[in-house]
This record gives sequence, structure tokens and C-alpha cells, in this order.
Amino acid sequence: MSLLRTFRVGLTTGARLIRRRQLAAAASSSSKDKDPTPSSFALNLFTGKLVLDEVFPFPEALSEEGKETLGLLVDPLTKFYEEVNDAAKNDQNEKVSDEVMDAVKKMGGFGMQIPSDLGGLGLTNSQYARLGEISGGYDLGLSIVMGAHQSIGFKGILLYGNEEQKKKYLPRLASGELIAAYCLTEPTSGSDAQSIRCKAELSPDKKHYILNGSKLWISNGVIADVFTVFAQTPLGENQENKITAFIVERNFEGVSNGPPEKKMGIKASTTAAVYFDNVKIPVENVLLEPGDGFKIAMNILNNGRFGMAAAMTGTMKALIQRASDHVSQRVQFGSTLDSYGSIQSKIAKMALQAYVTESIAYMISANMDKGAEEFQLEAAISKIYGSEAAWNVADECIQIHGGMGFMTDAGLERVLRDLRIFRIFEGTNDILRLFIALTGFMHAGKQLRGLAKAIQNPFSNPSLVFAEGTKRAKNAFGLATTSSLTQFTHPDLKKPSDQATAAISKFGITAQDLVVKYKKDIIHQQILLTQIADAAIDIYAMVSVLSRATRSLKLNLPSAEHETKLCTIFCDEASERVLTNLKNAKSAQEQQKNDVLKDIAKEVVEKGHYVPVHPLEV
Ligand code: MYA
Repeated sequence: MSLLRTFRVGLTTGARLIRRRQLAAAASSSSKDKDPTPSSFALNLFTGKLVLDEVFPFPEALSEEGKETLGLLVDPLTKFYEEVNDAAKNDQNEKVSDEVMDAVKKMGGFGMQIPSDLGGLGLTNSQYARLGEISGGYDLGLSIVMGAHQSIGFKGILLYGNEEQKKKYLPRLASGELIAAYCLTEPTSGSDAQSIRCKAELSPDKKHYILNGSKLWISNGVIADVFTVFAQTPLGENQENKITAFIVERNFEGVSNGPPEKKMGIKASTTAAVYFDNVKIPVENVLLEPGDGFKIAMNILNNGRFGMAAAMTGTMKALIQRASDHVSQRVQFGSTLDSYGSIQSKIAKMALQAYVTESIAYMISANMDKGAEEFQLEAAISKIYGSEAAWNVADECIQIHGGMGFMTDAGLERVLRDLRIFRIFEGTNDILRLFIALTGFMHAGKQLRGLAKAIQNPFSNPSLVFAEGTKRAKNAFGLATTSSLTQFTHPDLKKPSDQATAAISKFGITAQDLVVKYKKDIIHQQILLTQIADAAIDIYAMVSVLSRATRSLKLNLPSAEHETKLCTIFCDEASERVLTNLKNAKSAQEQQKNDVLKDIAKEVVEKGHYVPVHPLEV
């Protein structure tokens, strides 16, 4: 856009441009005019650079006033969960009662991050994380009702809405008078979000878009009044389809939903198909510009993922409390269970995983509060690590309880059922692992002179080009790091810091070697990509706990010594895993094993059943 034209645009358009710029900045690591060294620790790992601004020191998230505000909310929310809400009843009834919904509304629980001048509580991400953590400790079903509404449902309006859109919708969304839902997934489009088919066409008078199509498995789909809907819109001279984000009201004619799905867990929340039959959406209800929808969709998810890690932290803490109560009271073979080594190891590992998830969740939320723009990898890491950790912790908690844990009355099987979806929704952990590795490699490719001019579609576009030039690439890569984390960590953490430093250094070198070895073919190496993602997850986790434990030691917190142990053990185990994953990603022998795995899968799928002849039928 020329300067003159920029000068002429009115105030509204100006504000729109600013939001577009914010969107572009937050959207992707790949925009062309971007600072080549982003602030994201995880992204820089792939180029062997140690960029620590967002990980050291552990961020101080709240001002005194922020703590005070949070203090005023924690007690009522806890009291609500203890005295008003009944998670087991919600699960059994497969709904949240009107009484409970009203109580959440009264507490402001539906508008936690909406600014106070628009009727919300105006909380920061860190404050929201803390309340999400409490919710996750009591009732994951109700957490999803609240989370699908504000973590993703109206997040598009909050982040990218113009003044009119915000004023029109946010106050009633904050009070809970209106409930929101996020509509991306379709019958033929799950992980492959860009392949959606819902279509919105501009009416001849250009006043409306006409929306047709259906969305699937929409959280809050039965109860929502406002939907953020993503649909293809034909744009430009060629009428090329691009995704646009729309605010759609239930009371627009032609909006309906299917029955609530029968599902394994989070039964208190409704999940349903939502149908759009010639729905007239006023053009004013487009978020940002037509065609901006995919990045809006991705950024909403990026923006909400830390909330999931926070909720998982709460779930794990509650499970740890249940497990420790049990093991300190239950007597078998003449002693309480806590005296047995195998139980002690389980409890310690549960604590370890909660500590890591908590450290990651609050590291990210604080960075987002400080205005970080590149957190998509960290957000994905928090979702993957948190959802898997919570699953492990719930499983072990049940194991520790023995037969008792299997019984519905113990309330643990509900938590396990509720947790299962967290590894699937908001981006399956499998696709997020590929996303982490490919985004990292894409960034690494761009950093290398002579490599990768562009990667348009790392998952499916075969025209992706990694230029040749192996030797030059090697030199340009800035081979790993010369710094050591020990400069930033407490002396008591020297060993784990050295382990993490070695892992980071090895990661940079391995990432480079792999880019050079596979070039464009790296996109097809999914097993290898998963190993790389796992290494990146462990490294980010190590750095998060090192930073947190350092802070605790410096502040001489009462838990500092305990945290030192958690940090030390975690880094010991995680650094081993990193080295193994990196070794496997490069090893020819491991690649041969992967090929055999592929063969086995192919043979099973071709036959359509388990292949070996039954041992009794020979
Ligand atoms: S909601 C539905 C969840 N669905 C998904 O998560 C879909 C998963 N799929 C994807 O994310 C994408 O399709 C993937 C890429 C990642 C697979 N950030 O060619 P591309 C850019 C920024 O790679 P694709 C639900 O489950 C990319 O750089 N940018 O795209 C309910 C490129 O940019 P450029 C991104 O191959 C849950 C462009 O896009 C990102 O099609 C309810 C194209 O990229 C990104 N992430 O796919 C939960 N990805 O063109 C409730 C891509 O500039 C939560 N790009 O190069 C509750 C929590 C509890 C809270 C408690 C509260 C109290």
C-alpha cells in the first residue's frame, strides 16, 4: 500500500490495519519481512541458537495489584467447586445444571479475559491460567464449557474484533448471557484444517455472505448463541477460495445443531454438529479481512493452548493429593503403601510431571502477558506435554488405588475418561508434533543461506524446495551454541544445567544435519519428525524447570530444595531421552527399523486385519 493511500485511510481502517499487523506478527514464523532471529526459545533451537530472553529469568507474572485481584477470585472459585458444583453429577446428567451455570455467570467466570470496560474481569493470561488450573482440579467437563466459550469460542472477537464487534458481542459474552463456540472442524476436515468445505459467498448486493455447510464435534454446539465460523470464500479476480472468519449468531436464520454426541468423557459439556443452511451473515461480521481466516483460526488455538496446560496442572495436583492421601492410609502387608519403593517412585514421577507442566504453563502465559509474539511452538509443547502428563498421572493414580480406583465411586475413572480427549482436541498431539518439527525446520531452512527459499505447505506440498548447497549450509548454520546455561542457573543446578546445555547443543547440530541430509524430503519423514519434536519438548521442559527452580532457590522459597530434586531428576531423565531421540533420528539402523514398522503397518492395512496365523490353527 502506498504511503499516500495509507495516509488517506480513515480511523477505522487504520485500527484495522494495526490489528492486521498484530495478526501478521503473531501469525507465523514465516512471514517474509520478519526479524530473522525471533524471540522464541523453541524456534531458535532449530538453528542452534540459544535465545534465552523468554526463559531466563523465570518470568515474574503478576504485579502486587495483579496478585491482589487474583486473590479475590481464587477463594470464591474454590468455594464454588467445593460447595455448589458437583462434577460427578454433571457427568452423570451429561449437562451442567442451570443453577451451576448461573453461579459461574455471577462469578464472572464466562468473561475472565474480557476487558472490564466491556463487562469482563480483565484478567491477564497468567491470572486466567491460575483460575483454569483450579477448574481443572475439580471438573474438566465444566472447564470445557467455560474454556470452549472463552479460550477459543469468542477469542477471535477479543483478539481481532473491531470496536463495533467487540462492543456488540463481548459484554453479553462476558456476563454469560451469550455462550460462544469455535467452529473449525468438519466431517472431512480434522487435523487438515485448511481443507474445510463450508462455503460463504458474497451476496450480489455485497451486504451479506451466504454460508452453507456443516461443522462437527463443536464444543458448546448445543448451547452456544455465538459461533466463530471458518469458511471458504471465493476471493479476487480468480475467485480463489480462501478461509474467512465470521461471527455467526444462532438467531440468524438457517443455523441449527445436531443432538449432543454420546462420548467417553467431558460429558458435562455438549458436543454437537452445527449446520448452516443459507445463513445470511452481514459483512460487518467478518473478522479482520476476507481471507484472513486460517491465520485467525491458528492464532486462536495458539493463544488458548497454555490454558489447557494450566488446567492439566490442576488436574494433576488434585490427583496427587488423592494418591498421597490414599498411600499414607492404606495398609497392605503390614505397612502403609507409602513405605514401598514402587509406590514412592510413582508418587515422585507424578509430582515431577505436574511440576514440569506447571512451569511450562506459567512460563508461556507470562511471556504472552509481556507481549511475546512467537509462542506457537511453546504453546503446542505445553498442550502436548500437559495432556500426556495428566493422562499418565491419572493412570498411575488409579493404579495406586488398585481395585478401588477402578470403581466409579472413587471418581478417578471419570477423570481418566475426561482426560482422554485432551490428547486429541485443539490439535492432536501427533499433528502438533509434526507442526513443531516442521515449523522449526522451516525456520532453520530460512536461516540458511542457500537453503529453503520457501516451504508453502510442509504437510502436503511436494514443491517445497530445499536448495542444494550442503557445505555452505553447514557453515551458515552457526553450529550449535557456545554458551552454557550454567551462567543463568543457580549453582545447585549445575549438573542438570550442563545436561540441558549438552542436549541443546546436540539438538542444533542434529537439526542441521537432518536438513542437509533430507532436504525437501524431510516433510515425509514423520517418524524422524516426531523424534525431533519429542527432543524439542524435553529441552523446553528442562529449561523451564531449570529457570523455575533457579528462581525458587534465589528467593529461598520453602519448596526450593524439593524443586531442586524435581528439576535434577527431570533433567537427568529428559536429557537421556533427548540424546536417544536425536541419535535415533540420525541413525541408519533406526531408519531401517522405521522402514520395517512401515512395512508391518502396510501389510496389516492391506489385509485389513491382524496378520499372524493363530497359534492354535497351525
Ligand atoms: S477446536 C479444533 C482444533 N483443530 C485443530 O487444532 C486443527 C489442527 N490443525 C492445524 O493446526 C493445522 O491444520 C496444521 C497446519 C498445523 C496441521 N500458528 O501449510 P501450513 C501458518 C501460526 O503448514 P496446513 C477443538 O478441538 C504457516 O506458518 N501459524 O498449514 C476444540 C503458514 O504460514 P505462511 C500457523 O498444512 C477444543 C500457513 O499457516 C500455524 O494446512 C476445545 C499455512 O501453513 C500456527 N499454529 O496445517 C478445547 N499453523 O503462509 C477447550 C500453520 O505465512 C479448551 N500456520 O507461510 C479448554 C481449555 C481449558 C481451559 C480452562 C478454562 C477454565
